[in-house]
Amino acid sequence: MKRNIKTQICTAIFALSLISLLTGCADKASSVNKDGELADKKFAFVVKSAGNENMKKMTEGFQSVIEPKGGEVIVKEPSYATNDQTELIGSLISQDVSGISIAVNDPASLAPMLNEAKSKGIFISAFDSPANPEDRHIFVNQVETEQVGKALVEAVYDITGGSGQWAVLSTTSLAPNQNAWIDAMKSELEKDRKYDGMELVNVVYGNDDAEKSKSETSKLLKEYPDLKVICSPTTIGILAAAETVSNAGSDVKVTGLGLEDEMSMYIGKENVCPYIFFWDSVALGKLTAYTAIALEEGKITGASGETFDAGDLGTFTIQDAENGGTEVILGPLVKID
Ligand code: RAM
Repeated sequence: MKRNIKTQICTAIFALSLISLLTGCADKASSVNKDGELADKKFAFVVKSAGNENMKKMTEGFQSVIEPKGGEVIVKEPSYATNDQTELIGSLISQDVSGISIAVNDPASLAPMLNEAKSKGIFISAFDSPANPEDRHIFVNQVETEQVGKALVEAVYDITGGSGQWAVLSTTSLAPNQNAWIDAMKSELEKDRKYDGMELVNVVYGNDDAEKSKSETSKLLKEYPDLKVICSPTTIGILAAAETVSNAGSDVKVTGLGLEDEMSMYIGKENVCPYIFFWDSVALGKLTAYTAIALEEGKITGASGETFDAGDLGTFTIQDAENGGTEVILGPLVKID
């Protein structure tokens, strides 16, 4: 009998592990405070991938707003930024959530499932990395896209001394936020003749995976002996690039978007990264939560011109997004040197 129970428990544990392995995702539900204004409401927070410190900070911010109000937060973390998030959305629909906030990996593949969620009355607020305009109610953008492109190109110009070879180390080739920033960088280069001496030799993809990002960096160092700068608009990429360049004893400099706490040992005038940029990730998670609540409570629909209160972050106005649809922008972009 004892043996039987043991076997059953083992089988159950095995089955659960298998499910999480197959869906490539860990599912964490928060404890619920039944007294608040959001009691009995569930809000999903779907990140790009597990193990990403930036995503962890955003999750923390999101939970810090929803949970004290009695709402339940369901966090979904795909194992990799290359994972399709469609199945996760499917399971959230069946869990009867009020809202899904998502940092999108692949907008095209997600479109049908996001629309199904919308048709069931679930509010979709993309954050950090947008869904296509027609598949979301709103995008919670960290910083105006054009501003990120401009700051990064200006940094590469400054660090290269105004001319020479540089490369981009991005995450996946489908990532909507990185692709928008790369497009913004390219259009920035067209705007001013002073950038004519800068040669963008390659855009490579480390998939927000530390090991792949390191090997892509090593390949760049080998392939382009005259390379001056690697610009990485991803926290995982920039850290991997800085580590690789530093271990190789190379003169190549690294800049881009990175977390201050992860990057501090590489930042400095004479160091691998003269300076980098970022925003407040915890605040981005909080703003995403206030946006999801405002949608759920009917205070906004996601239309341009609407305003809402985001607690200690202040009042925000929804505006038209550069690439269609609407967005609310956190800002500012901070230079870390
Ligand atoms: C990584 C992710 C995220 C992006 C930052 C800059 O953490 O790719 O989407 O916003 O980098």
